Amino acid sequence: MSTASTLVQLAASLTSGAVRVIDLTQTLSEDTPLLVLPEPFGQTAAFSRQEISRYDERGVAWHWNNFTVGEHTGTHFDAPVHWVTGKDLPANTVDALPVQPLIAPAVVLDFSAECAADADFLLTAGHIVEWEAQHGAIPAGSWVLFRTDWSKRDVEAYTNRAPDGPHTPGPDASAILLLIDRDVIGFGVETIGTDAGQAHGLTPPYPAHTLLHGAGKYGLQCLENLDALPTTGAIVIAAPLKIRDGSGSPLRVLALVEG
Ligand code: 23J
Ligand code: MN
Repeated sequence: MSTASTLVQLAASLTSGAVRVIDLTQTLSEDTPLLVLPEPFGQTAAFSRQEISRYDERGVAWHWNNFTVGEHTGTHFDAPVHWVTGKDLPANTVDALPVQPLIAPAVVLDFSAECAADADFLLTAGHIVEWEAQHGAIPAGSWVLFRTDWSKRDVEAYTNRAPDGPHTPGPDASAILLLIDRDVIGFGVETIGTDAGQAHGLTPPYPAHTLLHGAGKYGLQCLENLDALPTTGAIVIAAPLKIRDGSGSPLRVLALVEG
């Protein structure tokens, strides 16, 4: 048995490829699909960029851009202050939250088959209890990643908008209350919201946002490649930008997997 320290072992495993890094992030661009709220609500900004110079008279040897983006555009992190239920919690903004849990284990709840059959599929506490009977209890401090394979759809099917709003899967209140009881760090999804597209009609409305953020938990939205993760055993690195008083931020989400 090796006597090398944990970090020396990890470094060797990363170098050798025994531990692989998987990118769970959508490419952020002018084409990134956006959440669209009904009138009269304000909207998150699309990603846009303005060129400062490109090896030209504005900067002969350098290329750089400014960019504009919403805190909740593309693959992004939701902090508790994002929702009114979390507004008075301590350390509830992206600059203030503790950094230790931003590197955390993840479990993957694969409901891709159910979601293929029903775009409005609702994950319930019963589904999670069944999952735990097969895979073990969800450990405290874990990210719970909801695999729907939504990230594999084209833009139309991804947003899945209809006159009555978007039709995308998500959790009901019972599922979120169970995850809070398990003391997870947060809930991550492939879809545009941690809540289902029709979650305005649930009790309470937007149960993931309302209950998770009220309990000081985090959200990750617009993830990809959840199908490349093991059911248990991955480690997720998800550190939002340190925006003063920020409610969330686009970020690169990486997972470490073995083998
Ligand atoms: C604001 C209002 C409703 C929702 C959201 C934001 C999000 O999904 C978000 O990006 O946090 S559902
Ligand atoms: Mn968000």
